[in-house]
Amino acid sequence: MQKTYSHFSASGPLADICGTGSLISGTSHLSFSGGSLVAGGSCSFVVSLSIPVGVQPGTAAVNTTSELSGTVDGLVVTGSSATDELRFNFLEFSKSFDDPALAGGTSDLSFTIRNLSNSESVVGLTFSDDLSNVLPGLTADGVLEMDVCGPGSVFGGMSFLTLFNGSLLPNGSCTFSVELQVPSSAAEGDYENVTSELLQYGVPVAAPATDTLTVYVDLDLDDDGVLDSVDVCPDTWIPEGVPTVRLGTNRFALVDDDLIFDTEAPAGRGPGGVFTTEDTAGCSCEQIIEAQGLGGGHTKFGCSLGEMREWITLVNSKRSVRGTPDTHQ
Ligand SMILES: [Ca+2]
Ligand SMILES: [Ca+2]
Ligand SMILES: [Ca+2]
Repeated sequence: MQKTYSHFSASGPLADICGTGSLISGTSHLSFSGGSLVAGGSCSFVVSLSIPVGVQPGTAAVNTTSELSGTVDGLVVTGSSATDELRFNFLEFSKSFDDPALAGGTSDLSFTIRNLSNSESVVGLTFSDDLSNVLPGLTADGVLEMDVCGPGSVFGGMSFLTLFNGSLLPNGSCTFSVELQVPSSAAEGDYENVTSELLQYGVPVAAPATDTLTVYVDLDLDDDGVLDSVDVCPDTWIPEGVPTVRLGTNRFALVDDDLIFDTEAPAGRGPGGVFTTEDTAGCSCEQIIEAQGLGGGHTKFGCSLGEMREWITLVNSKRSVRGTPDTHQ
């Protein structure tokens, strides 16, 4: 038996691999000789090959041996040649979390599989992803989606996601995603998620895909009803230190211990307003005075209607510039 390789090299000769006196030798041209088998016997052996640098991903190297020859009871016998295909990085497998994610919120997890071969289709792809290993309670909705990666493919699960029967055309790729519920009990931190290998009919064809899910926990540390991620003013005190004299008409301050600004309504049908800590992005009158550099009258009698409205317009414009407050500071 003889194996011929054009670009690969094997390590040194191996002796007695198929009966005493048998030998496989050579580097780029492998020769096997001296093998013997008892009746009904078989042998198998492994030769490690070095793969040259620079093999293009998606390359398929077909390797065919010579015919096998030998003798049985002095008669010459032959066996047909052996052949197999060696594939290099045919498939690229990756995953990505949409994060940071809020504990108690959701995160989209997407997977991408690419076929790097110009000429060959790939069928029979499977993988699994155990979400409970990432973070207990991290789950999808369990709905199975069809045809996400080739016709007849199936993807889904709850805490254990699986893809079955994936297929790709030459140079094809598929991306599919699932919305995950992040448990509200999750602690802040980074959670690594490693899938199984990508398998083709049970044989690994790509390394596991990995990504890290970053979870943050949104608290209301100053207990003013506004979560830290959107609270413009930390360390808000309720009740606050203003007014220092008395609450004026159409003046606003957090005088009692709820989250609604207190005021003296104007007599008759004058303009008025109702404001909460949510409206002021978690800032008290005292903090608005400091941030805006307002005069002493506001400290003595509470924040005026005009200043309250101006502040709310200001923080709302910052909110819209920042977009949805979904990023952790
Ligand atoms: Ca707060
Ligand atoms: Ca109040
Ligand atoms: Ca605050």
